[in-house]
Amino acid sequence: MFSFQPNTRIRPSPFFEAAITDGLKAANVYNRMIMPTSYGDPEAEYWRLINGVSQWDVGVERQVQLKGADAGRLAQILSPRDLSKCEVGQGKYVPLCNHRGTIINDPILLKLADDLYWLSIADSDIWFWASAIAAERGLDVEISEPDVSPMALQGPMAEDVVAHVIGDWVRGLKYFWFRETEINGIPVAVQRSGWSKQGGFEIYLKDGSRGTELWNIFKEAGRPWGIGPGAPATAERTESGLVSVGGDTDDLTNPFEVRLGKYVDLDVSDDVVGIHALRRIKAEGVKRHQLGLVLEGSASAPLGFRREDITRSGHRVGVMTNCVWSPRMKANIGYALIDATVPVGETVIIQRDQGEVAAKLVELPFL
Ligand code: THG
Repeated sequence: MFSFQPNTRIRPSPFFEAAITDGLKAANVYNRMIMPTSYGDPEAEYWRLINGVSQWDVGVERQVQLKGADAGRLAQILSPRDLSKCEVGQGKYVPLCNHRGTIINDPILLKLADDLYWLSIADSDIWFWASAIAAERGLDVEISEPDVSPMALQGPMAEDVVAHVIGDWVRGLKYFWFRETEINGIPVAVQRSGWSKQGGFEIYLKDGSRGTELWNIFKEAGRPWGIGPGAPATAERTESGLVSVGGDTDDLTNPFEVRLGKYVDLDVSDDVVGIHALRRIKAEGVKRHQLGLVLEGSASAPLGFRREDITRSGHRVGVMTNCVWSPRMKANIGYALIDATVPVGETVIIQRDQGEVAAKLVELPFL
């Protein structure tokens, strides 16, 4: 039996004890923290997300705080998406690229004030990156990881639960917009967001000593709607076409290859990190694209530890970056990162550990 010993370098989130109490059975590591992944019944957790409301400990989505006169300037230097029209109270999905135009993270940017921003990050060390770039550019900005931990309520019933706890005004929040408030004196920010396409909110807890208390408020309030614990669901996010940076991308992937080109504005100023490379990549033509794969076979066959090669006429044309059983499509589905010359509609071969499997290339999202 494999066992995993948490230590001071692999941190629990403020909701970890509540997650254990609620029957947490499996976890992963993300941003050097424990990320809950399953409460033992993935199928039930999936249908609760599709039909009801699911409660997620996503405290691993760390905030990198930019504070000071140059906070907005640094945010724009870090992101090739034009932020000039971003208002206080607004969030935006912003790919971050390195100087080669390779995507290194895909945070949600929250503008809390003209001189205060959070980057709600995916799994890589943006604190180091932002600090180094701010210092090299001589900017007047302080970078920190504040005591802020998101909890997500996702699914078609999430809005009713959040409105019941916080007030009907949350129903008026637009996508990625947020507001700071208190719940029983617990300081939070409430945002319409979350890593699913089933709708919902994220509650950013601003006092890590009150995680269990906040978790239990939503757990109790959600009972009439059948709330239960869950985690970001690989099947749902794949059906919905959401990108997992670091999972679906490698260290050469640019935003255009993985359908994130719409979040890149090539006419941002020349001091934006990676913008010269992104302009060149766009001008030269993008070499790979991300498509959906529907695999043959009617038994669940998830991806193992590595990306699997995709071949066509005996030649390697790309990789399958993820693969999961879709309960709604009743098939194994995944993403291909594949030569741009290979079009939708083609059938390709996946070189799986269990043998070759045929798969059809389709547009994303699946659903
Ligand atoms: N919530 C918060 N922080 C996060 C995530 C989150 N940080 C890490 C990770 N998730 C960042 N990645 C994503 C990826 C996609 C979306 C959100 C965060 C998303 N995309 C929509 C889509 O692609 O359809 C909408 C994007 C748009 O059009 O603006 O929601 O989940 N706090």
